Amino acid sequence: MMKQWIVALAGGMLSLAASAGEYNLTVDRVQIDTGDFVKEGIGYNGASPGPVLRLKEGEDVTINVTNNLDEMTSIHWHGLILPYQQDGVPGISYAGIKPGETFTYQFPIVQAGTYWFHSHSGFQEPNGAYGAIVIEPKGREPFRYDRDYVVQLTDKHPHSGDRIMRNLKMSADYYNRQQQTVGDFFAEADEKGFVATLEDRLMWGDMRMMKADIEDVQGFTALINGKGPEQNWTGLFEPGERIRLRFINSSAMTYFDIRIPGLEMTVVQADGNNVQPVNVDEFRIGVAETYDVIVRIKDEKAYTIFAESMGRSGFGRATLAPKPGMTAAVPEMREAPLLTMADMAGHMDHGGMDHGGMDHGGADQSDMGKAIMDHGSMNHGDMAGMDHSAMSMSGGDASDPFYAAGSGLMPKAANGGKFLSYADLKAQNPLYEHREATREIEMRLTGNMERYEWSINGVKYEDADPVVLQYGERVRFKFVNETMMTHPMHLHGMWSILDVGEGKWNPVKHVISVSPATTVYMETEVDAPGQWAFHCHLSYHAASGMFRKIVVEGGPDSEVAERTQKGQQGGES
Ligand SMILES: [Cu+2]
Repeated sequence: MMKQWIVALAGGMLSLAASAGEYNLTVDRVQIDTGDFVKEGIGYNGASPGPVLRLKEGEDVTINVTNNLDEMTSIHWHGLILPYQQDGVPGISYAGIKPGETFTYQFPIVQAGTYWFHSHSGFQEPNGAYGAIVIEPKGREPFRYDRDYVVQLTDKHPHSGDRIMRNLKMSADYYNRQQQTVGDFFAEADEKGFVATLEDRLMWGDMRMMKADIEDVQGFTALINGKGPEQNWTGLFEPGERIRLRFINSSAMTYFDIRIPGLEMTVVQADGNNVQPVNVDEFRIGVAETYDVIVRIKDEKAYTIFAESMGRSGFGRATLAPKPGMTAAVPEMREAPLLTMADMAGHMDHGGMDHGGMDHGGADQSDMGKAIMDHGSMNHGDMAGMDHSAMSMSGGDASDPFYAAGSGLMPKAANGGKFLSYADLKAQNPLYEHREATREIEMRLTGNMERYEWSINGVKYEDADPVVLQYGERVRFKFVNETMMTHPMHLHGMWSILDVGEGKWNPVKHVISVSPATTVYMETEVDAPGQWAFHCHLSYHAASGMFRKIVVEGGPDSEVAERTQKGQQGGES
């Protein structure tokens, strides 16, 4: 009797025990061949991108990382929920990994989906130090597919990260090749009239910005799974199959607009979390975001995966084909968008308008419509004499509330069909109960484009105090983009619940992209003790100051302290 009981107990314990996986990664100098140029870079296990780490939800992983470089390194597991000491940010999580040293990461896998990993040291990530993570869920997935592929994008530049940073500091428009020319001026003058064009140019000149200033760093070759457009990475399929494509944008600086001409894509996951399926013709992927889409291919022919950079300075190309070597037509890139006065509005507000007079606090913060109105209804009186035609509310076109009304960046599907908006994303299974935030923290995304300094609330990382959060609170972050660049904001260690006005169905992400002159809200359940990084994921923005350390006080070990603190909370940060 006793013996049987013990056997049963042991059996039960076995099934309860998490499986454990051990993985080894080496950090190596590698050659990166883009088809346009060959460049020395950094990779994992001898290649860039590194291997796809296929993990299982519920397992405890041990990952041994050996640094074969002659400089410090680190690996950050982007989007993974883990103890802060395992998060891989030198100076915040740990000291980093010295040359020749092996660091052993150990943490439980408590989630499923598509993620990635990359170095958090210097410019090793733009230099090639990144790879993909695919986590198989414990339970069944709410959608069907026959096979899956990682589709990992990057913007490989012939210059090293250090050199790019130096050049940007020397001249912020060093890599901007789409500056408007004198010829453009006369063409525009023909269209709009000389005075209007001149006023427009003087205005922009005065602001020391360029209409074409969408991509700081042009001149890259876009790679998909390490292959340039000519090298054409190809994923094979059998006609009739459903294929899951796990898009990961591992670029240093570049947003991509992605489409597969001839195929509708069903978006099923964003940043690793399942969303209610949305059928789209095209979607924009911010730096460091992931989107999983499912395509069903009936015909025995090839399809092009076409990824145009948002500023149209380059494109990635890959192929889905029933047989190796088959290809499909590669579209022409569309014309480069130009920023409009609407994209400048946040900057104008900051530079020329009375900030105190503006209702940024918003009495009703829970209302997304209000957030959108914040920029839509701004006082444009200060721009008297400006050409407002560029700001016309895009009449019949579907307009995306996550862009300023009239923004030059407003996405449009190439085939006139559906372009994914953040507003379409709804959680499949909410991770958290919905509740009121305990307080709001405003983060104005700021910068001096001329000096190439990027900051939060006008303060660079090196001059900033950490942002202190209390374990157990739910913080509402208000991002106000006062610059003309789009910033993909990434909080480590805790989820970012993007406010799309859907309450508990708001999607849960790890990167929140904030377009020029817009205000976007996200909420965080502060459920991870320790210290974490919070930054713009554009490599050269993060490195020049758009970065914060977050300290979470309290936690499971100090529940009493937390309860007493809770009573005293509320109000502004
Ligand atoms: Cu940024």
